[in-house]
Amino acid sequence: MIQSIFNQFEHNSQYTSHQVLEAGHINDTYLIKTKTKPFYVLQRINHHVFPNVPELIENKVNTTNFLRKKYSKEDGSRKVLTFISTKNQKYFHQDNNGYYWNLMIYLDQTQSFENILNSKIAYEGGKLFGDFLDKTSTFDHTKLHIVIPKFHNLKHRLNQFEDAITNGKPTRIKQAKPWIKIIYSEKNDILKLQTLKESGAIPLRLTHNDTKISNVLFDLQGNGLCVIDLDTIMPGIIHYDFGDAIRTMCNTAKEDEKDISKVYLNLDYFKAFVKGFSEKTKGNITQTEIETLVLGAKYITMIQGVRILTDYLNGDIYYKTEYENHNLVRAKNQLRFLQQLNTLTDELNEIVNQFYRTVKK
Ligand code: GN1
Ligand code: MG
Repeated sequence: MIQSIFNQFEHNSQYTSHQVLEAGHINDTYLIKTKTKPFYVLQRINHHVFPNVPELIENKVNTTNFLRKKYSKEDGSRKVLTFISTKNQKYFHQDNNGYYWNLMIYLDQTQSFENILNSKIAYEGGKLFGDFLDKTSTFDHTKLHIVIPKFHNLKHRLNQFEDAITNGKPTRIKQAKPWIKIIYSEKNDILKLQTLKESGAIPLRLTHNDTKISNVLFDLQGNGLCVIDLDTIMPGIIHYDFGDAIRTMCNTAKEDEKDISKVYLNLDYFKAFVKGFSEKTKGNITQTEIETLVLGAKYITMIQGVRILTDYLNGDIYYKTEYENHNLVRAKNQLRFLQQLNTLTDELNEIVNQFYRTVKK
């Protein structure tokens, strides 16, 4: 089946084999091996999560075409994803079961991480996500489709959370009580970012919206190469991308580490990330944005905790899970990281201010 789907796309390659790539909690992803390189990445998009897949793919193709023009031809093929069209000149194939597929060129000689290994990787990650935002800052975000309405809207996510507390699984609600409490006690401070956004004090721009560490490809020397997983590109605020990167790059533990006492915010990684991010975004960021970046990290960490815990209470209907309490483990991890952000707020703000002061000179 995979082979015949692969052959719906316009390429001259001969399929030899495929393997499942463990990539993400939503879609199904396969590496397609061919007789001669390139290899490809074939992806089945989850249309329960993404209601309009053709629009999602249009966002990805338009963004990558826009980005590629900012590079030389050679760099453009390694630093930006390349989507392949079907023989019908569309960028997606819909199979007989109604599933949507898209195909990209596989970037070889690359590596990705679930956890940061050293500050150099954090610095490279900061530069890469900063550069992505900088290079797309002139993209007209009003031309983007909203692939998941209210995706990073905390008020909306809290409403869904409250529904789950009312209608979810009673044993799970009981089990999650301490974590539900943390969400209630922290939410008002964090909602201030949404109020600022809604007042127009923070500009909208093209954002990636899923800037977790595993969505960066590094070359074999550890240099940041390419931002991947472009499914959630939509208009947003810089905080979303800064925040999700900090949430995953500065956490000393994996997103689903069971022992939450291992969850710490590594300040060296934070500094290194902000250094790289500020170098690339300095020309394109307002004072209000700088002053609220740390709040952005809390906002995204909170929203992830809320979404994951909501799914846990609802019986694991959204995220792929591998064992009974997987979502609870993930949610605890997020809320513990939020506590770390709270404890270190002053230091983190000082670091952000310092780097932007330095780069602004
Ligand atoms: C989901 O599927 P994946 O891993 O790329 C989720 C993100 C979360 C992430 C948490 C569409 O992304 O919002 O940050 O899991 N994507 C969607 O790891 O909900
Ligand atoms: Mg994703």
